[in-house]
Amino acid sequence: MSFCLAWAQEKPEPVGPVPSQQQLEWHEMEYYGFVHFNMNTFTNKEWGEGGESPEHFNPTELDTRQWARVAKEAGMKGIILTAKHHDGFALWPTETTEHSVKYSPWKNGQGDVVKELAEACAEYGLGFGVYLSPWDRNHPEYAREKYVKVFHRQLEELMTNYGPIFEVWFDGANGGTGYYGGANENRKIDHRSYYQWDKVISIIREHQPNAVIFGDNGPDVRWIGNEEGFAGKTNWSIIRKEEVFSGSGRHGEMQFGHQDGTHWVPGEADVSIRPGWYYHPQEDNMVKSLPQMLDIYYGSVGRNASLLLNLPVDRRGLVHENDVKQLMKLKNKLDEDFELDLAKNSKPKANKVRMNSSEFAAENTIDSKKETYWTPGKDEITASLMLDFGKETMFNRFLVQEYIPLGQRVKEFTIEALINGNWKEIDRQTTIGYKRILRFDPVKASALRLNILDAKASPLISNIEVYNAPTLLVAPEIKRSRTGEITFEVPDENVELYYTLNTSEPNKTSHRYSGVFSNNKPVIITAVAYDPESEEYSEPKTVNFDILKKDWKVIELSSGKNEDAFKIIDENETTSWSSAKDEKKLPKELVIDLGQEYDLEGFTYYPPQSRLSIGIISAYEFEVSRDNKNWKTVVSGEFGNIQNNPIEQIVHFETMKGRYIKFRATRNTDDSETISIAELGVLTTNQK
Ligand code: FUL
Repeated sequence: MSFCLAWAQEKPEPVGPVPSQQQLEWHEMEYYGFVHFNMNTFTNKEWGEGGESPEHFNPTELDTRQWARVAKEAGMKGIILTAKHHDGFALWPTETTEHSVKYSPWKNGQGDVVKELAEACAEYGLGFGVYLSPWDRNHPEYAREKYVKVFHRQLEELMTNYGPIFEVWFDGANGGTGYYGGANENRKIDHRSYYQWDKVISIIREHQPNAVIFGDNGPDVRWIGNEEGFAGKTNWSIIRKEEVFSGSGRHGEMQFGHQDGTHWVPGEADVSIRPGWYYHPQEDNMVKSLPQMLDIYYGSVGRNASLLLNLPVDRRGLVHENDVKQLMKLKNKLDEDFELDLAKNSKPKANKVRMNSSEFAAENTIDSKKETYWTPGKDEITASLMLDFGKETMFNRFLVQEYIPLGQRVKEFTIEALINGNWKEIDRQTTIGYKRILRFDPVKASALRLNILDAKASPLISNIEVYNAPTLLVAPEIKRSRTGEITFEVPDENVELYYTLNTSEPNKTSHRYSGVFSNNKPVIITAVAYDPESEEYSEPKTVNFDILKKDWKVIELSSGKNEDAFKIIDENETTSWSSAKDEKKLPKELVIDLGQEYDLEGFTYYPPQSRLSIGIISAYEFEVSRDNKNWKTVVSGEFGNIQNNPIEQIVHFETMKGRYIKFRATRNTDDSETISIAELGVLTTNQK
């Protein structure tokens, strides 16, 4: 008895906040899909305003089993569906509003997308989750007491009618302009109190006790603070929850978490496989490249976050072929990267083991059991573990996991390789958490050593894996200057670069890039990198350049002249212009002279890329003129979700001849009266 007691006391104690059972299960999902499919799919928007007619919702070949099959084959563990987005259209026949599939032509109002997907996920063994937007730009009672009841009721419907739910997703975008039953006004709410979050949480806990709840700061899973799909290199699963709520303006901290966090609220990195969250036909050729997706994977799953990868289902109701292709490339590449675990054939040896017990031995890190771990003595916060390969071994990936049921502990660690009898540091990092994967240039070594340099308490390391992933060839970055010089850039110097001046895939017989070349006409360039040694090609990369900006001039700025105005048209998205800091209120506008007349059919706006930027434009009017006197408004509208996803905005309009363009900002995303522009461009029909 006394022996048992002594032994029991020697077990490590939890340190700081620890995960709940449903959080632990969620951690293991690692990679799952988002589906943005709703009214916006049919209206070609990112954010609908709420006044859209249900008549628009009419997929021609909707097949949720295709979504589930694709997700499964891609290696995802679940799917979260936008059951209701900010425009308020419900994908299930809710009893709470007439703004739903029930009033659409699809299946004569008899359909239920939520049900179809829940069933498909069950069939394919995938988790099913729902996104329910608290903000509802359709509902007449939004921002008043009555809507909150509607919102709760909608949640109840989703929690009780569709089987088990693994995650409920609440977006942080809240309040603002909208249709609101025809009122067309701006309605503000207090995000912390308006929705009665306690009630929301209790509805979910009551009906779906195994679900995790996602929100900007949790309660169970937190936003990673960007929509680009990466976590910080330092990433604590704990945060000071009460400080970083939605609207606190502190999302910059979310990618890192807080070392002294008060709650276990791990990060989820969300990102779309295309620039936008919803399907836009003009983005069919903008699906992320394999190297981009791989960076996202290693930047999320590899940094102690889960990856929520969005598939914008198209108007047919299918995951588009181009998206499927990229997803499968990622799957194959990951299978290749993690094919052979070299740690399995090594001899692990630690410099310290708690009580010298086999229960805490170094071997536990390679036994494939998540419930066992290696730990040094009780109060030891530094320790080393060596994997002896017994022979020279090449590797370039290191995967490590902490035993998180007892808290996240490691604050700093290095890995070293034994090369010709000398230890050489190959990486130095901070946190580990549920999972950390390091990528580095291949090293040939007979042993590898993990050194824990600092921790909150004795580290508990449950798993280590080592791989030698095949190198991935990366297509060149293609840039064109204002004056038409075209340059290609690649990370790997030992490759040859080939290109075509159309969208056909280049090969060794195409033009070979040998340095800067000029082209002053609209042009489409497709390029590949080729490795003569392996005889392999990278994925092709296509860039579509319109007319040159050489002769463009910003000739009018409504908010005062500004020496920086050339940055608007310098073909460089990393430089930006902001309007003068004057008292003048929006709208603010500018006029550009294109130097000669063109057939114009659209324009592009690149918002400034810094997260600290102010003056990101969210609503606009665009005018065209042949003589700078007679103007015609060709298009006006909103840039939905531009704050969180500040991608290039591409707007088409009916072809119109013009030499002068006027861009007027009627609203921005903050309270400043500033407008900021990284780049403005036009789309012409002029021959390529
Ligand atoms: C954002 C929303 O506003 C977007 O439209 C999208 O749903 C994304 C996942 O979250 O904040």
